[in-house]
Amino acid sequence: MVSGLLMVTVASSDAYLASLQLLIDGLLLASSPVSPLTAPIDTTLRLDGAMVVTAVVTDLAGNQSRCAATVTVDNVAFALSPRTLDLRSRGGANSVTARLEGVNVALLLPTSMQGLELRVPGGRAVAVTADFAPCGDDDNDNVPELTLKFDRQALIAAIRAGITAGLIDAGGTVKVTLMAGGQFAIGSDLVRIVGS
Ligand SMILES: [Ca+2]
Ligand SMILES: [Ca+2]
Repeated sequence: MVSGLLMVTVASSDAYLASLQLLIDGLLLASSPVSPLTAPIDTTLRLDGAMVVTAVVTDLAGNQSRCAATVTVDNVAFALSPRTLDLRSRGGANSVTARLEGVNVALLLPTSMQGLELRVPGGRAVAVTADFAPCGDDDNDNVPELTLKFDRQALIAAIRAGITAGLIDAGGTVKVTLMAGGQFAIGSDLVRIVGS
């Protein structure tokens, strides 16, 4: 897991080096005709989740070799409430709360535009119920928070589908993941299931 500002160094011992390139998620971040290449990556400029860092070495004959690594960016903490979910609960819209906290949590505003949804194994995605904003700082630690609400019955239905599919243990816990835009895993939390 990585957060904040990263310094990445790419080096090659190729005597016929033409260029070194550093790509983030396939996009060129920096290049250099000499080795080593060191470049900063500010992970707070992007949402949490998998980030692919690729080094490309090109020699004077035009031969390329590349090496890629996937790291998980984590600048935003995620916690779900309630932590114990009774499948017989009648709670409806806005009765599941996600608390997000991180220096760059404002990247998720406006929340209605980010494709925010909860996912559980084997269940349908549960979309955020409305536009929640702006950020606050309830615990006064200078790191802003954002609160999202989800429909409890939709989450229960997703968990029941996962149980039926054999992917969720009805007597155990389920990993609930908050995704943004279908590709950024903002965070996961474990919820205990009762009442199935
Ligand atoms: Ca805070
Ligand atoms: Ca996170």
